[in-house]
Amino acid sequence: MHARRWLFSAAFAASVLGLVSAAAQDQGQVREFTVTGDHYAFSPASIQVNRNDLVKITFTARDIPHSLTIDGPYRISKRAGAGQTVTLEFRADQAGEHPFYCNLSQDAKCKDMKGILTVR
Ligand SMILES: [Cu+2]
Repeated sequence: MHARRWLFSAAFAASVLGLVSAAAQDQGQVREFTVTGDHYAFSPASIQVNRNDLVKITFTARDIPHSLTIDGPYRISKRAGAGQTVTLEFRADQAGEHPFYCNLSQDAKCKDMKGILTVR
């Protein structure tokens, strides 16, 4: 009787541990990036993460105001004034290559600002 109860507990503990580690893998990792917008370019212009990572981007516009904008499926956009820093935070739950750009129209050359977020 005791042996059977012990076996049951051991099996239960093992299945809970299995669930916990599966959940931890599924949640991904926290990935932090520092991106600058300067002279109509992003640096770095490519960011690579794994699906389900929690992405934190600290974005600074050096010379003039810029935005860091990612369209669907993420639909996230933050504008930084000249010399200012903003942060973007999102779960990278959609795989693929997602372009990011500056959506400000004040300066025509801002449309040359392009980057790629790759989610594997
Ligand atoms: Cu810009």
